Amino acid sequence: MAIKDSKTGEIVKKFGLKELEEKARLMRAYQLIALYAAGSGHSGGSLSITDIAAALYLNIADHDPNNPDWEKRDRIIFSAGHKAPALYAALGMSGYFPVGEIMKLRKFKSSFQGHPHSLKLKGVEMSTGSLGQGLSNAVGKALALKEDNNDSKVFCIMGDGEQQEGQVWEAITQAAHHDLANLIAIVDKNDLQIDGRVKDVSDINPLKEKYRAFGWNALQMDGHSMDDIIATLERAYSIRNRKPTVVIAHTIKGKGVSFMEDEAGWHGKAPNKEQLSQALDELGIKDELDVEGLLQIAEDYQQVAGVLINESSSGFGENDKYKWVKEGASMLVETKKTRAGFGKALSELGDNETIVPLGADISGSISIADFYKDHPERKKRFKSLGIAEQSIAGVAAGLANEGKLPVFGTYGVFSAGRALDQIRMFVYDNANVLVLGAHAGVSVGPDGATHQALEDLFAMCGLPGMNVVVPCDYEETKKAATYLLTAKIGSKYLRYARESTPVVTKENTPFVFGNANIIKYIGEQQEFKDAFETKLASEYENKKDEVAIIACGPIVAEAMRAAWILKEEFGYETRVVNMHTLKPLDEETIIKAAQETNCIITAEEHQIGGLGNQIAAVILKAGYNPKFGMIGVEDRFGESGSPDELAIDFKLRAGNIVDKINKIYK
Ligand SMILES: Cc1ncc(C[n+]2csc(CCOP(=O)(O)OP(=O)(O)O)c2C)c(N)n1
Repeated sequence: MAIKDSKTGEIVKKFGLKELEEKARLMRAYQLIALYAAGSGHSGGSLSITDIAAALYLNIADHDPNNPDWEKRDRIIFSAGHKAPALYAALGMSGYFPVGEIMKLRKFKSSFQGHPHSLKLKGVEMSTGSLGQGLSNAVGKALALKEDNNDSKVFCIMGDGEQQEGQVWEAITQAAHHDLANLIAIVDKNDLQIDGRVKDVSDINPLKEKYRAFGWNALQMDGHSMDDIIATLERAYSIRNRKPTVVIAHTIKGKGVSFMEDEAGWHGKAPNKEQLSQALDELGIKDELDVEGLLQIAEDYQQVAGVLINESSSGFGENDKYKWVKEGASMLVETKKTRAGFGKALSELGDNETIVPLGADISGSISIADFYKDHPERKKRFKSLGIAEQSIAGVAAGLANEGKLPVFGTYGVFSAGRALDQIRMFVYDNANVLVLGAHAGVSVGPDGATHQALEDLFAMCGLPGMNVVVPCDYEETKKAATYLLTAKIGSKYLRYARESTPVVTKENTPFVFGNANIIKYIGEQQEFKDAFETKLASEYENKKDEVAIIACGPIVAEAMRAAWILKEEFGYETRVVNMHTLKPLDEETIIKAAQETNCIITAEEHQIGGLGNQIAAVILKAGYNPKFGMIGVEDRFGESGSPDELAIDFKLRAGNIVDKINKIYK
């Protein structure tokens, strides 16, 4: 058992205990340097699994870095995909690639995505990042190996918060039912998750007893004692009964760096320069790593990425007077976190006793925790339910049925995506539930594709009777949330972004659910938002507009910038239709745009069609045939990268809208 040559079956290298401890120490250092270079990422959980990752890849598992698809390899699935830095460091140490390569962590189009992608990096057994799915994947692999009389093992690494996912328990049942003795699950039990201690968020204990009751062998180990890790994993490897085996590893989140240890705040945070330097000191890293040289790898890669991005950028709006500026000579724009607009509304309205926000272990980040931040007395009304999106959607339905107004929110991929069927069931009952599609779009950035909701509008708009709102900025998110929490009874979906986005509306800008706004460029001003006039679409009078850009969400700001460029550079009169409500759709405004202009472009930070198909259908059904184009994600999954890099690469910028109009119009 160890790194082998798949051609001869001979052991190439099997590290001893002292060597493993040394490798784990270096792996921690590499990860922290890569996290620093990335500027974001999951330090805590990566450090807690590092000793186990070192033991698995460098001692316990059979595999051949020169032949990653070797059929006799032991399979290792990192179900806890956010611990990717530890996986990458282990693969590097094993020889899949020079370990310094992991400095490209989370960078644009890198093989080292924020969450592991099997098609981008050899050695990654399966893509992960959506928690709770890896054990099912492992059951599938174990079934296949058994079927083929292949006696390789399947390892699956999970977090303890991850045990809250119902799917994990479905897989546990299936594994026992099928006597999958070739399956070894490892739970990184560091007792923390994002929202705090696992026992406080949604207790999963007693874990060992639960696994045993489900028909598994259950072992425990100290996940930071290399002695214990090797002895326990060897035992798990060699147990000869018909049961699958779980190893519960007692670990410390952030292990190895004093200020990160056992701190929930270090879950999704990268060290800064000083913190990195202190961490490396504590790890006793002196001359054995060329830190500057490693950082240079990150910088060189970033240079290449910069060239790639420049190549894919449009001619307009990136390096000219039309670019976004916060200070200087051109029109200035203020940016604010869109999600904070939701938090503000929830905080202001939280005294309404019927409102029951539901925590899905991402509460601070999506601003739902603002409900009780300044109102500790509300904390008991906030129900923490853990990483269990499907059940939470069902719980919301029950609460609504009893007259409450539950607010269920997480990343849009995990609310609208993972819990789609559960949501569908309560929409069928017209339950009064507010669903949040937070962190939507590619602008989530370095987390990568698994965390970027780009299909949610198809699902949510496809549900009969659902109400769907996609506000464009902080102010509009606040207004939309206020409306949905106070005036709209029924099932409703509010989609908003994570990043700071340009504030392009004002406190007194109208927001009427189901009635679009029309935004018109009137001439350059000091402040970007003052250069536009906004009216309710029903009150707008045509200003000889030639072009209409119909947009929703933060890309409305890009549409406005495009209208500015179109007027100043080409003399086109453009109306921007802010279609904040996607369901029910303001058909009248769309038809009016088709009647009064010659060219219609839709713009959305979503797979093309979530908005665009609906607009096209309205126009065609009404019998109009304007020049028509769509801006959006062109049938691709997302990527890691900075929000700006991704917006440029996915062609979601003002310049792309301008280019499209120039291509199809005149
Ligand atoms: C389905 C799903 N829901 C939510 C998330 C966001 N998320 C990433 S890590 C994490 C906490 C994981 O906690 P735990 O399993 O205990 O891992 P650890 O604390 O060891 O990092 C959450 C909620 C996700 N990646 N997938």
